[in-house]
Amino acid sequence: ILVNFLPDKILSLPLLFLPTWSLLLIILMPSTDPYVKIQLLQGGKRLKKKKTTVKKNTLNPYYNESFSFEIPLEQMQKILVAVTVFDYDKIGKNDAIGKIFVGSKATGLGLKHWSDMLANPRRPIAQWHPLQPEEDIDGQLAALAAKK
Ligand SMILES: [Ca+2]
Repeated sequence: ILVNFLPDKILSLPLLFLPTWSLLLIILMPSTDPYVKIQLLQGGKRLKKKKTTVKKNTLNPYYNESFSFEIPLEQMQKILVAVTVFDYDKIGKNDAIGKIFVGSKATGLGLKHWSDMLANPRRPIAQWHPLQPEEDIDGQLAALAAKK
């Protein structure tokens, strides 16, 4: 899996000018340490989950890692693959940077990528996906699961 992304977060820096005081602001920027979680979903259930290693302090991570899932052919129409990029943090919860999903129930690029893969057996098919906010994708996944 090859992942590259642009930061979607902007740090707002509060500035304050006090003429009679000298002010030193030290801003500690938390480093971005991305890793990727891959989940196999069906009907709202998580079937399998795999994770890449964490790449330290980079916004251009490259993962030379591959994961394989065995999926029975008849299940291929029902399966969704969700891919989430997280920022690893030693302290507290790891923040999701963005998420996408592919599958025959996806739309747009998520569907195109899946169809291209099925149409080209034994050939790796690469596709760039713009990362979406995690809550947007989770909303779409929940709607799909409810539809059955
Ligand atoms: Ca971090």
